[in-house]
Amino acid sequence: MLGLTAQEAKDYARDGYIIRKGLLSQDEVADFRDHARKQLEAEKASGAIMSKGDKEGKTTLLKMWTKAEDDKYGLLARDERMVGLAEDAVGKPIYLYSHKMTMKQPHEGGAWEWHQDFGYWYNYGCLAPDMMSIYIALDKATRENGCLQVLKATHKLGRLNHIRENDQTNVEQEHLEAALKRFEHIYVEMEAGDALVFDGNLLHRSDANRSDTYRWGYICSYNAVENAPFKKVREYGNFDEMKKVPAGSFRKAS
Ligand SMILES: O=C(O)CCC(=O)C(=O)O
Repeated sequence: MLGLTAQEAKDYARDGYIIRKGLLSQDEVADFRDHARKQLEAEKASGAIMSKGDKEGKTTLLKMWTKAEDDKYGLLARDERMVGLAEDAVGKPIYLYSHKMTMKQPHEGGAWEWHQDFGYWYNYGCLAPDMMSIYIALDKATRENGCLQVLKATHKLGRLNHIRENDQTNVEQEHLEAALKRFEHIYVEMEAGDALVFDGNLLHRSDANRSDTYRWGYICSYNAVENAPFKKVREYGNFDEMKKVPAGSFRKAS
């Protein structure tokens, strides 16, 4: 199944997100996760992985790529299933804006505070919120290990003001407190291989990992071609033509 179903499209418009169960099969997720774990744990050991602090002083790990190469990461970001969902969610021709791994290690992975992704993409020269992300759970994501949380339908608020706190860009407190009273707070627990498809203006966060399991997620973000940044602030996100590949192509890459 490529793209959003009619029901998913309605839910996405109303809630700002949908969960697609089993976007990747168990074999696919194991292939991708095992490769990533081995490679990125080695990079971590050599100090090449970015770490972000939270309010409690815990750190969460982040790896970003600037281009979608013909490696497993770049091929999954351009997999026709991902592109189909993103095209339907944005409703316009799209390109890959960024792809990254967020890694919460057992016991030590820190929290992400409430934010909208468009809250910082705006500062990187994107004018319109024609942007969204797909988060693929590589490990079972639970409340205990810091699964994503969303405030349902907050994409309808438009872009809220954000401030820089520690290493993160977080939504301002006053509007956050009001939103927390009015919108439903959902813990998005997922099995490995499930995907959360969510709007760039949806408020989301995650807790620290208090368990002995990994909580890694691969996040691909897409932007409308017509909304490419008007200035170059970051190495990633600048327009690059989308070269979609058949489902599962990443499995052939080493
Ligand atoms: O991995 C997470 O828990 C959240 C990541 C996130 O919100 C982000 O990268 O903007």
